[in-house]
Amino acid sequence: MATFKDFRNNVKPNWCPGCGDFSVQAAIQRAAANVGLEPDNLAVISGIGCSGRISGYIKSYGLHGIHGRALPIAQGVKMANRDLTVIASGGDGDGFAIGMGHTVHAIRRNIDITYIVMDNQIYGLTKGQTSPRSEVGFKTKSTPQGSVEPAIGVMELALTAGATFVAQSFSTDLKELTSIIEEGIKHKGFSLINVFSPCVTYNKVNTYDWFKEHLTSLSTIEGYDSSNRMMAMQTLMEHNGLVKGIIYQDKEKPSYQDLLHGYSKEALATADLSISEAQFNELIAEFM
Ligand SMILES: Cc1ncc(C[n+]2csc(CCOP(=O)(O)OP(=O)(O)O)c2C)c(N)n1
Ligand code: SF4
Repeated sequence: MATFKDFRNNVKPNWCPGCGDFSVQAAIQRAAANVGLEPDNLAVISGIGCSGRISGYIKSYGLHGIHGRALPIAQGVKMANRDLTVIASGGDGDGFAIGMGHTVHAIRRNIDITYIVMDNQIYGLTKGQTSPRSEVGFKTKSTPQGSVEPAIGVMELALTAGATFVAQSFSTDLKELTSIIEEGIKHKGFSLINVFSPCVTYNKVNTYDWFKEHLTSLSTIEGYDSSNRMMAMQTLMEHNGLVKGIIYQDKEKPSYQDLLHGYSKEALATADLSISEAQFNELIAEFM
């Protein structure tokens, strides 16, 4: 059985010392081992950003795609090989700016992949511009007088888009983050895990200390019930989205794969997938 060390390769991350993404990488490797995966059962598909480099630092199948497109690629991989566990990953810019359309549709589709966002509330790779997760007043070289746009409430948005697994964590809480990723992998459907992962180089506001001071753990809220969507929404609104833990999970809703005709192993075993040359040419002609 594989241990987390089996998910290590010999590529040295070139993240800045102290970057939150190191812990996210470690948590993915631990979670993959803890749920019993082997490196060749896993595909990690990432977008572009400092965080997007993560697929190159994990020993598994992987693809470092293009900016904002981790999810379309990951969904294609999952559809093509149902036996792979597929993790998509990237930054808040990748998933909640340029890639937001894909994020919302992957959520509502409930396709069985785990999406881990490293949310540092800034664009790190391009040297520190405001992201859709930056708060009003946030000063960067792209908003020198302070951002006037409110930050997008991604957890709330996911709930309204029909998400079946919504969680948030903090990169320093390795144990909690690992266990949330395990639950996300085991969840049959789309799991969105937003991880506050500080950028120590460009974000001097949302630091490790800032998150420690502002995050509320759901485990400290008496009677919190992660199967109650209304409670999840209300709690997020009461805490300005700054909570950590599994916020909401619906274990009943079928995944995209469950609903798709012909996708099950049984259906595929008897399906005739052959195509004649004439049929192929006819198909191609439609796109010419
Ligand atoms: C289509 C396209 N647009 C813009 C860029 C430039 N670009 C690369 S990464 C990035 C944002 C990085 O921020 P984020 O996704 O939050 O990741 P981080 O670097 O903070 O981990 C941008 C705008 C690009 N590579 N491709
Ligand atoms: S610039 Fe920020 S996000 Fe990028 S590696 Fe450095 S600390 Fe991490």
